[in-house]
Amino acid sequence: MQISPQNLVKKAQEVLVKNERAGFIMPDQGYYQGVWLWDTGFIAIGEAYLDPEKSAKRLLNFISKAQWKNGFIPHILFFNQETKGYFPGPKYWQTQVSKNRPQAQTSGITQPPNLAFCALMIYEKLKEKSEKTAKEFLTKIYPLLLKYHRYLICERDPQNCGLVSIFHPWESGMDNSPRWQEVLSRIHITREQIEEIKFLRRDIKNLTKQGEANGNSCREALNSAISMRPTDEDYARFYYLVKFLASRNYDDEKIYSEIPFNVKDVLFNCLFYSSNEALIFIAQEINKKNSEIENYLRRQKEAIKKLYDKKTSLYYDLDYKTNKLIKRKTIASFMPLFAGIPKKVQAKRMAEVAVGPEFKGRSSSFLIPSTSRFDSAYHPRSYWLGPIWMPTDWLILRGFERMGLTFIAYEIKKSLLELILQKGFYEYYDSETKEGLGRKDFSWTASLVLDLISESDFWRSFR
Ligand code: 9WN
Repeated sequence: MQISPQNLVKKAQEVLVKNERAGFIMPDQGYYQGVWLWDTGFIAIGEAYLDPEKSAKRLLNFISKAQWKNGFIPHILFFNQETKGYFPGPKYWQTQVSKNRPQAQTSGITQPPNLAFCALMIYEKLKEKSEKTAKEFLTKIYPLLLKYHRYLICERDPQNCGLVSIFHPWESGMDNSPRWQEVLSRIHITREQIEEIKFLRRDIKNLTKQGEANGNSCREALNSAISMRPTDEDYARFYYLVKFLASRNYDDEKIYSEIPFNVKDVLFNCLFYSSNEALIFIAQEINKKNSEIENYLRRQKEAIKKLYDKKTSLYYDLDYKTNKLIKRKTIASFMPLFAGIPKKVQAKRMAEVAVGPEFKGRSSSFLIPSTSRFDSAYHPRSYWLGPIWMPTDWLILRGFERMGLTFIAYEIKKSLLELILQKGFYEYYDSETKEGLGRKDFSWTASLVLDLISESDFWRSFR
């Protein structure tokens, strides 16, 4: 599929319209039957260029419906009780066991907290039309975001160390990343559990048939199918953790000390850092002062700095159980750039790693695969084990830009746009052949293209 540059905006807009349902924009049409947290943030950025009022309304609507009473925002807001073809749907989360659950059907875990800096982008675009509407938006969204950030600080960092924990690989947004292999290997899975998962995931196989019936080529349909997604063994562990959370009634205090998966994820923490920066900015814009978030931001900065490994010139997650860095090189290792945390000399070293044999490799393009080509789990076509994903490469390029390394930021941007023009808006792309994989006409890919082609200086200037 080739898109002409003149048609790019129109085509991206068509994807967002196609994936609209009940006032929200879903990740795709057909498989992901709900609204995902960090997808919603990235989608809001692109939509802000097209229609900032609509984008603002959708973001507010998502948070208002999905947010739990304790401020927690779940990673999925579902449309229906049943999700045919998608596992796990609402009933598996058993959120009714929590006193905090909202009326809507949701999952019981969160996702990388990008909403505050995405809200700020909408504000910038609203301001171009009406200062009053823009301020009204901030006044409405600020208390909701503040409640969420307070939840993360209090419940996910009870020791106030400056790093919040995630309790599930899905909370990282990079589900089957090799970063989680060792921690997950501590969860022992039986044959019966694998059989149960095979049964629970049986519907996904129907997607292939459904895809063919809808006129997709067999190849495309197969790409959406089970083989490139996390395995049944991965899912057995993912589901074990879902049941673990429900068995503790989603009581964070208990979960924090008992769950086998408690990780200080570098990507999650860097996006939280940037969202805290944005929240402070938002507060100032509406004449509020927030010393609580300002204090936490300082603590965060010091804590994230300690995730740096001098030998490999990259940042890593911290395993809470062992208190050791998880030294698997992935795109998450570059996220401190987005938060503006590395020293200039460190950022330069990180740029060398990004364009070196482990990431860019021999390819003429500057795209960064999700996992280092030298990692034993690297696979160019398997989900977060190697393919190229738009949102994470977007975060890295905005990070290099923030650090003043504009040459590499420009090259990544150019490569991403070339990829989309040649292949279309896929969920992810083969890191060797650049073939589009997963679901096609994917919302966050289309949305972030709208940001890439804009001349906006926002990502360099707001912080
Ligand atoms: C589980 C929706 C989401 C993204 C995640 C991506 C994938 C879900 C899944 O899809 O995760 O949350 O079922 O695979 O890993 O980053 O938000 O696009």
